[in-house]
Amino acid sequence: MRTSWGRWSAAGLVAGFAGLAASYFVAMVLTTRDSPVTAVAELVTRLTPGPLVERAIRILGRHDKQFLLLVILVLSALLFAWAGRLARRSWWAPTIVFAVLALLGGVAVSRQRGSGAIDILPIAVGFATWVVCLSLLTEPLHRHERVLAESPPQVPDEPHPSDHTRRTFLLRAGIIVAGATVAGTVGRVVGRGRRHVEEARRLLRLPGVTAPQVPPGVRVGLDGLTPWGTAARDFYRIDTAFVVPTIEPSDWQLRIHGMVDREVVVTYQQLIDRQVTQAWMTLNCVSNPVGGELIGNAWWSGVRIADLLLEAGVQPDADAVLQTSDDGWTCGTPLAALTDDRNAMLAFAMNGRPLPIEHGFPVRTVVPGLYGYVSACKWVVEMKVTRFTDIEAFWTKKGWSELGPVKMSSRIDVPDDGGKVLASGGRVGGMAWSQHTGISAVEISVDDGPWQPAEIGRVPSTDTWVQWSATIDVEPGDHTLAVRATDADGKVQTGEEQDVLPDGATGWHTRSFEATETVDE
Ligand SMILES: Nc1nc2c(c(=O)[nH]1)N[C@H]1C(S)=C(S)[C@@H](COP(=O)(O)O)O[C@H]1N2
Ligand SMILES: [Mo]
Repeated sequence: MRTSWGRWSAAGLVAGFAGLAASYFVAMVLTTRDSPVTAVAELVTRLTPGPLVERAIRILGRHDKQFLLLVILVLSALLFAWAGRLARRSWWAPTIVFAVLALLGGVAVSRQRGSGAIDILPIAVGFATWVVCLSLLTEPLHRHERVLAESPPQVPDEPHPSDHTRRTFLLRAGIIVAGATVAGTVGRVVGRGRRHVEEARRLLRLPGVTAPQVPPGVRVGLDGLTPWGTAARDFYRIDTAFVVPTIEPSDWQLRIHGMVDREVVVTYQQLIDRQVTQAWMTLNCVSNPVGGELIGNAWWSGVRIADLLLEAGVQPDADAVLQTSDDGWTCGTPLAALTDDRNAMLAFAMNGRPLPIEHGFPVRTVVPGLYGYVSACKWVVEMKVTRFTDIEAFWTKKGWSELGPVKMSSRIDVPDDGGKVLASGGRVGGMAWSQHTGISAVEISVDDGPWQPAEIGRVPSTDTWVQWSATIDVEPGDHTLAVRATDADGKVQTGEEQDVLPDGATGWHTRSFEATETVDE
């Protein structure tokens, strides 16, 4: 006696739809895309000859897309059931079926316009879910067969050890179905909100916001250097939000209160109607290790916070502003940095476009010279004027420093670690920053030798990073390169190494490289 084929098919079906639900969930939460299944449908439509598509549309009317999705789901169901049956004999046969489906999904997703690495993640999660769920479901079925083979039931109605494995199977199937239903429902709700806000964002027109223009002279002209201006999609992202807040501009407002003479509330429309301030500004994370990449430079457009605080009338003994995000995250910002002459702003655009959702849409704060964790509140909805002694913010509660001025730092981008450079006349280069103080010089040292000046690019203000490059002249062979900067006050970057906690890393960035006599292809 054996388990029925039906059980194996059911195992394949349950695992299959759990995988689809998992990939749908991840796609909805992490991207603004439709599910991978929809991507496959789009691919099919694109690959189908035009006349056939037209005929289908004529026959099916406006339901052609639903029909195609239904066909894909039915075909998937058949494949899933078949994969379940294959699992009876081997683990690898169903795995191959799932792998082929995942590959198909991956191809479909990567053919979509503007797709990136993150769009593959839903497929990977779906595949892992398939494999794990199928093995969870087939394990009791295998056990069931073994128990039956060892001791075939004698009396039909008596309890038998195989009852236990049956219960295990049903229990697991139930849990997986429930989990998949929850994932699918959450994905649907989150996805709808996201796509709605993405649409609102796309349709926004922001008067006074201009496209970024990279100022002349900022580039030192070395291949492999980080671009001076960072594209939004390449801009590092740090936040504690598992699901990013999706806020309709029409629902957004900011409340400025606390130690002020009058509370101020601004809506999105009122904000974008105000005088627009625009500036290049380099933002970086306190968690950026020496040589790290948690830094980017963008063209920000927004409204000066100092003007809003002036309207509110800040009381004399206040020294901090507790900013709160729509997702509950908080940061404490020194009041002085928001009221002095720097371009601390409530930004609504990044690189000439409305803020990307991940970077704080519809409105975030950016403050030159401070690390993000004390200033750059994304999805900001509240500013409470207060005193540092009366508040604790999200990261200061966890041991990070209360004040977070950016520390001067410099980085080598060229060569890569272990890369090759021409021994005589080879060029090296990278980035250096000390926001709101500015960089006056960059130097390099080879093999701990004397510091030699590098060339630095021009910058529009002290609030951005600079590109640097230098030419080397060394013996062929292995070497190390170090870099250090000097700020506009004449202070030289310290070589003393400090970890990122509690207020930012220090130390010189070094790289080992090989000096070669010729450039080999
Ligand atoms: N709402 C919210 N805002 C936030 C954070 C966060 O976790 N939640 N992280 C901050 C930190 S630590 C940094 S470094 C910057 C990063 O901004 P970015 O993701 O746009 O690069 O956002 C800041 N603003
Ligand atoms: Mo950060």
